[in-house]
Amino acid sequence: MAMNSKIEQLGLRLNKTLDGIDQQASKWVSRSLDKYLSIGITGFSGSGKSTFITSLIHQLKYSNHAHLGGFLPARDERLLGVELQALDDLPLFDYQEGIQALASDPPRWPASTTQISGCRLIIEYKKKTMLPTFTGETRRFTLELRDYPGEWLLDIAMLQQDYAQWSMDTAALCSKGIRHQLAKDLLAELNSLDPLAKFDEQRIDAVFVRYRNFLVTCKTDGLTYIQPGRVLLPDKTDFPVFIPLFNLHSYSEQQLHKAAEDSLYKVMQQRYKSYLKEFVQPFYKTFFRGIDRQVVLIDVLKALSGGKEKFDDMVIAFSRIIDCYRVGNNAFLNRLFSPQVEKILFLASKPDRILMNQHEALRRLCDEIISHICPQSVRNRIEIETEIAAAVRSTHDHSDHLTARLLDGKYGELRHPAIPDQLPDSTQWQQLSQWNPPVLQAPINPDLLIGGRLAHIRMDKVLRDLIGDKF
Ligand SMILES: Nc1nc2c(ncn2[C@@H]2O[C@H](COP(=O)(O)OP(=O)(O)OP(=O)(O)O)[C@@H](O)[C@H]2O)c(=O)[nH]1
Ligand SMILES: [Mg+2]
Repeated sequence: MAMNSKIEQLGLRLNKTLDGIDQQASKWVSRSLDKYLSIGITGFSGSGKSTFITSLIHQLKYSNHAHLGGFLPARDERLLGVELQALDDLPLFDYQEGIQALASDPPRWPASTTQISGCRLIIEYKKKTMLPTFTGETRRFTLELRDYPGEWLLDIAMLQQDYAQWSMDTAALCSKGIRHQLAKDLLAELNSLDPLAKFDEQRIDAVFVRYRNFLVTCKTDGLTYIQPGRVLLPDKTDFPVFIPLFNLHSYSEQQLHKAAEDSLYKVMQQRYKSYLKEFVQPFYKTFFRGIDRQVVLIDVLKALSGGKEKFDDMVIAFSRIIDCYRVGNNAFLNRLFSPQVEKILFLASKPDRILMNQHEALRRLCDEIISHICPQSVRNRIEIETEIAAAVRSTHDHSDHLTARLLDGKYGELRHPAIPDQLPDSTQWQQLSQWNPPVLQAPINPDLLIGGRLAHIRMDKVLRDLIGDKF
């Protein structure tokens, strides 16, 4: 009897303790039992993040006929069901809207993202068993995914610079190449502003509008490294209006330090700080908090077809972002928040735009880009892999050319130069500069709404690399 009541007491205490465990704690328990993963999907605007997440959810939900041979739990039909839930602190990622868009006739791509969102996938699966006559136990695995507008990513690099450094860096970037041509007389105006003069709100508002138009033109023209990235979005939020000052190198640190509080320099410096504090830092923290693994989508083909300057611009932008993963090297970012990412999967997106026999070259090229943008200090700490994958395969391969529906809905024939498997040399750049890959229409597929198959390229390999070890 005494023994029984002790067991009851123990049971009661256990129940109470379990009741008391809040969501956060149970997340940690699941994580330690290998039943939970949080994956951040990163990439610049237009790299394919939202389409990738939509496809990934769809492939998992309807895994039995999704052609996922490279992802063993799906191949062995051990995935039993997927439930989609909102995360506690973010709006729900709109999978339904994405699938609705792809299922429309004519199909639409998921809309460009304007706000951060996320979702939790509760995946029910049968545990693997060595004995074919036994059915495995049913288990649950929780996967969290987050999506955000690619433009926000650009500003993370600003966290490592103060206002004067950022201004001088921006001035140097705009002094040459495509930016120099696009900026035209804006450059003269930015150079002529006197940092020590009294701040003139009206004038700076007007220059800001022109600076913003310039940044939008840079984006339309195919450049990547654009800051502040948020100004590219039709965002209604009031963020502090600031511009870079292009002639700060003519003033000593002391002169700038002693500038009056109502001088142009001091007001811009203050607004830059507020922008980082109120907009960029919170995103940095939300984005990296609790992320275990990271997918970085790179539209390598777009960068290649844009020519060397635009390609290099994208590589610089990525290098600056990857600096944020250099834990230990950057005291300021460490104080703010140290990313604890254990794995990064770099993914060359939308390879359906090239022939199958060129895919290996693209993957090798992607490898080479990563070796340029990922310093050894990051490689030592984080497992790095590269892959290529198309979330929505939109072409048909005919061995020497592709066919696909173009945006006008008509079928077109697509040809492209050989894809280099290393950083292109000058002859290859010349060939690539003739290439202007069109935007494609997604395949017509109304069955998606009832769980129809969404054609992809290598999404099974992506699932294997990302979560395969957890089943
Ligand atoms: N051919 C092809 N095109 C794709 C694929 N995925 C995306 N695209 C194209 O790329 C565009 C951008 O994709 P999104 O998923 O909106 O990109 P994003 O990274 O979410 O962009 P932001 O929301 O602006 O940050 C789409 O509108 C399509 O035109 C794919 O798998 N194949
Ligand atoms: Mg998006």
